[in-house]
Parts: sequence; C-alpha cells; structure tokens
Amino acid sequence: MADSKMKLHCGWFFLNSAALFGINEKGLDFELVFVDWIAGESKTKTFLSTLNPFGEVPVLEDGDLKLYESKAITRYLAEQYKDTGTNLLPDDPKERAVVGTWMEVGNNKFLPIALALIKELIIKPYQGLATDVTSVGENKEKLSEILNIYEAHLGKSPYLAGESFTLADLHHLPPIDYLLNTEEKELKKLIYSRPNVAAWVEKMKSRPAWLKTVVMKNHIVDLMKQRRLPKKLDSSSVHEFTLMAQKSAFAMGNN
Ligand SMILES: N[C@@H](CCC(=O)N[C@@H](CS)C(=O)NCC(=O)O)C(=O)O
Repeated sequence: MADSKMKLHCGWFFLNSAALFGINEKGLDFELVFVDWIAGESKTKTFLSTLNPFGEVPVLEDGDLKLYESKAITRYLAEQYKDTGTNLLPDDPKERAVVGTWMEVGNNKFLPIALALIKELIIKPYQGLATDVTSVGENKEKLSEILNIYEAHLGKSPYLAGESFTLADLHHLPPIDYLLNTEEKELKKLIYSRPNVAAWVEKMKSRPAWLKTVVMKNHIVDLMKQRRLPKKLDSSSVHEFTLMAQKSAFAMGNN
C-alpha cells in the first residue's frame, strides 16, 4: 500500500521555502525529503522519471498526485485544503482576481529583480564566482522604483490583496527574506525605509507558519553543510571546508 503521508521533496532556496511556507500555513502533516540539488540529486534518472522531468525541486507528493512548480504547489494546497489552516485564496471572484493580479506582479515584476540580486549576492559568491557590481547597482535602482509602488499600494491595505494574508503575500516573503540576509546593507534600507512595506514584511515574518518555515530552512542548510564535510581531514580539505563554511555562512546570512 502506498505511503499516504504528504511528502515535500525540497532543498535550499526560496522557491522551496515558499512551498514549505504554504504547507505550514495550512498546518498539514508532511514528510520533508531533503534533495541536495546543488549536488545533482534532482537530476538523477529516478528523480527525472518519477518526480520532475525538469529536474527541479520543490516537488509535492500528495497520495498519487505529484506536483512540481512552487506556485502550482501552493495553489493546490490553498484549494485542496481550503478549510484547513489559513485561507489563502478568497472565494469571491473579484477578490480572487486581485490576489491573481498581485501574484502576477510578484512573478513578472518583483521576482526578476529579486532573482538578479540574489544571483549576484548569494549564488555567485556561494559558487566562488565574482559579483557583477553593475548588475547589483542597476537592480537596486529597479528595486527601489518597484518598492515605491508597493509602498503606495500597501498604504491602502495591510496586505497586497486586501485585509488578509493570501497567496500573493506568501510568495513575496521568501525572496524578500533572502534579500534581507545578503551582506548588502542597502537592500535592508530599501525595504525598511518604506513604512508600509516595512510593516507588511514584519507582519509576515512574525507569522507562526513563517517561523516554522525558517526552522525547517535552517535544518536544510545544516543538512547541506553536513553533506559537505570532508571525509578525511588533511590540511587541504580543512582549508576547503573552511572556505565552504564561510561561503555558506555568508550565503545564509547565518540565519
Ligand atoms: N519554476 C520552478 C523553479 C524551481 C527551481 O528553480 N528549483 C531549483 C532550486 S530553488 C532547482 O531545483 N534547481 C535544480 C538545478 O538547477 O539543478 C518553481 O517555482 O518551482
């Protein structure tokens, strides 16, 4: 008989955090299956043929349903478990359309900028590659411009789609959290110097489901670090491990 417990195959990074955040908002019992995608575990024959042919995490298994794409996962959770935990999608078509609008804004306008900054400030340093400072400067400017629009919008309602927290908000917090944890202090300033944006971020960060997500995310980071421990400690592996630990600490902002 198939194991009926929900499983989330996931690893490090914010798309995975979004899926975890969704499950935690719903208060669902699940098994976290750690996939070290940086070490190629999402590209094995078995993973590609049984979980996701695109070789990416997160992947949700719920009974015989296997789902990939983080936003499809959170939408499924919101709809399938509508009456459990936080209601993440309103019933009213007009209210739902506003959630849809801000999910699209997040996806098409906010995320490309956040992703460019995260790539330059977290991923590249983690891979030992040089950061493109021009790209960082340009994207900080773009971030500032888009945050002005968020600031005005959040002056009208506490959440992106109105009075309550929805999928639109949920998808913003994981990339914002990574932006806040880079060494680039100006990003913090861009976010926290706008009172409405700051209040929105702080409210989301204090949600019990997010606090739980952060604990899980830290657990994943620990698993990653453990996997990278050298088997035999000689002077070169100690050096290698020290560099790796420094990069991880930098990448995670030690959070
Ligand atoms: N659009 C996908 C993207 C998922 C994605 O890029 N996942 C990364 C981890 S955050 C991954 O698994 N990458 C595998 C690889 O690059 O080999 C989603 O939203 O789920």
